[in-house]
Amino acid sequence: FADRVQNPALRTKIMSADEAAALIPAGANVGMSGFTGAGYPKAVPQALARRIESLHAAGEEFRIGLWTGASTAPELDGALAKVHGIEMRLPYQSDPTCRRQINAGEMQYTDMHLSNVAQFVWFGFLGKLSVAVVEVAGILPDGRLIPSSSVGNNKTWLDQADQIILEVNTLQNPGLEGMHDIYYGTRLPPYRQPIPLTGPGDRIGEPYLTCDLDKVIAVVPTSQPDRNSAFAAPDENSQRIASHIIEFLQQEVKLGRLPAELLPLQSGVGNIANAVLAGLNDGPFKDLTAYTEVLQDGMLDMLRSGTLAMASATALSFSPGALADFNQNIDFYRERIVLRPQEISNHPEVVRRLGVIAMNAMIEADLYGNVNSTHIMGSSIMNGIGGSGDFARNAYLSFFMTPSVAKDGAISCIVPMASHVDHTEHDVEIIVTEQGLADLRGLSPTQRARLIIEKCAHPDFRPALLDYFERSLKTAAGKHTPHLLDEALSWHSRYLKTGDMRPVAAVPEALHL
Ligand code: 0RQ
Repeated sequence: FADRVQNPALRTKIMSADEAAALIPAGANVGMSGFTGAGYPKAVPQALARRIESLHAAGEEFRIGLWTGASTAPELDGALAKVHGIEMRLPYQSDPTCRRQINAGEMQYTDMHLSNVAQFVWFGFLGKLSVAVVEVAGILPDGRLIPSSSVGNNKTWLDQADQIILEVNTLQNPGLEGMHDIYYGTRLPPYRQPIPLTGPGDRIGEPYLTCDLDKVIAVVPTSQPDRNSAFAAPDENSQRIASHIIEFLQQEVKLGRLPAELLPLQSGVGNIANAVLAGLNDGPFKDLTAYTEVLQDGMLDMLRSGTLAMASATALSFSPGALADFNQNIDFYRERIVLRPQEISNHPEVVRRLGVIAMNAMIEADLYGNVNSTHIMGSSIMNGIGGSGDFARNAYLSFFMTPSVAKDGAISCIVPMASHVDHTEHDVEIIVTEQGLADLRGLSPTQRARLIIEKCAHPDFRPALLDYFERSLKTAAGKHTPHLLDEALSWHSRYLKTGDMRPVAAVPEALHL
């Protein structure tokens, strides 16, 4: 451990996770590291959860505001939620206990565009950040910090918090040193300058995080792995979605609307995104680049095969197998991966300048191309918008993808009206399901509706969607975006009542409730 903490002043602050957790005051806003299950503190949050549990048992109130980069893991979100220790959570989570408490009204959750978080803290919009708890891979003699497997909002947490707790994780590969690019040139309006990044591989900052060493109140050793969830092998639907996208991209190259090596790719998280990357890896493209937020297994395979020349991200999120490969070949990957703060990896200005091709999963889309990425049946949060909005609105091409049905066919992912909207029709260019791809560019709402029904809807729901659309067109007051307002969300309310969006007569008798 001593060789990971080379600064003499910080060595004097080494203590146990329990001692460090005792320094966090009740009611504090705490900025923790962590993005998509990578680079989050492991020991301190679990120690804090133990402390909260015993305080609650003694009848004392203790909750914190918990801010992170994005999702973390059971040792952080899970542990703190289980002891009811989180008053307010932002900006993104995917933890089952958090989700349950948020949907039960027991935890406040502010779902934010990931690129906005750092600047909102600097603007003072979110209140005071009291404590930063940040995982690092090591500390240099002069106190500079070697970032861990994600960068997220760590720069802002370290700059803005009154007090800092550093978790030094000896399990993180020391070879991460040099992979990061921390940009210290951000300013507040009206003094902002252009972000000087014109290629996805540009390095515009420094490989290290810095902080005021006097603010560091604890240095805690850890040796626990990141979440490292495995991916499912691509299923048939994901493969079909991938092949529609690849065919479309090839066509765009032929038409001269994309260069042969495409434009930088952004890919969301999850199994479909990973399948699309696997499809691209087997496809005809070479020398691709990525400007994305999460680098998952699919991109590692593409880097190894040479399909992908380089990738920029803010976090590494690997299965155990991919992590082993990454650790063994870290010198190869360091030449090809740049990890940046999420305000830069997701920066609207940079996404627009580079012409990123954004590919994100969704929960549902409506006939007119409005997309719901976050809510089940209008009111229950799934995860959050994450970076999908940062990319979708500013991308060169913005894809949203989903299987055409969910829950064994009981739910159509193409609906008359989206029960919640994260991405409006104005930010959604291409919708893809296993059924097909609808290219919505330049189309009016009614043109879009016909195409989405024809190309993307499942055959079980296509006639009902067409029927809704035709009747809307006949009877709605306005013919621009026609809706039957009394019926628009009836598919969702039917599902909530019967467990199936299809009218009862259409459901096999065995499934009648
Ligand atoms: O539920 O697991 O209970 O069966 O939703 O669906 O098909 O497994 O897809 O894991 O890729 O998640 C949009 C949620 C998709 C995710 C979303 C049910 C379905 C299943 C998951 P079960 P799948 P995925 C970069 C970009 C927002 C953030 C983002 C997400 C579960 O991709 O959170 O894009 N995106 N970030 O059964 C009811 C429907 C449904 C439905 C699916 N229409 N109605 N349930 N499900 N469609 C990353 C970051 O920003 C960090």
